[in-house]
Amino acid sequence: MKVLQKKICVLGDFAVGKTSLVGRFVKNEFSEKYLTTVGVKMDTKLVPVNDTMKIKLIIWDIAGENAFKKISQTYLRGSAGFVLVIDGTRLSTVDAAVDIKQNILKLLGDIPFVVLINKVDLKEQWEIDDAQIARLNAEEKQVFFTSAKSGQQVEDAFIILSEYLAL
Ligand code: G3D
Ligand code: MG
Repeated sequence: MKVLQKKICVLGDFAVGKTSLVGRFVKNEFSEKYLTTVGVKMDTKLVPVNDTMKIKLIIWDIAGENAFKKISQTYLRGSAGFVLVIDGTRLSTVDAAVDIKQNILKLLGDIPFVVLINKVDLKEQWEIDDAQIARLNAEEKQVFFTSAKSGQQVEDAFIILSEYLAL
């Protein structure tokens, strides 16, 4: 069995659910009382991608109230891919995600990523409408509707990203 080690970063505006999503994926639980991450948190998880290969994800959860501008290049260095998180209940987090994506493209080039529209359990409070979702679907490689609270599509998103990383 071959194990490939890959660093990924979880990125997105403040309070979109980055830390909660990583917690859910790594431990498969949701806490209503996640503390805001200070600095960088690292988690690892082994993801089987096929009969002969596993990806060991090194997941960097980068804190920061100001979306991307304060994220040091040092944190991003060596990232093989990233998870881009939008909060469905806050429209402004879409623009933040687009900014981050463009910055990553400049800094790291065209690396694999997945887009997560999080808080799908609060769908009745979503500010993102069907037209915007359709646009994101057309522009992005893969869009997932996730909930760190219920766990919906969280694993799927990380597994698909791992499959991209295995290519
Ligand atoms: P961040 O790491 O992107 O800054 P956090 O975001 O993971 O700290 O989450 C920010 C807030 O959103 C937290 O609430 C957290 O519980 C909540 N949250 C994260 N994901 C979900 C989700 O899928 N559904 C719901 N309903 N809430 C979510 P608090 O109240 O602790 O600030
Ligand atoms: Mg956090």
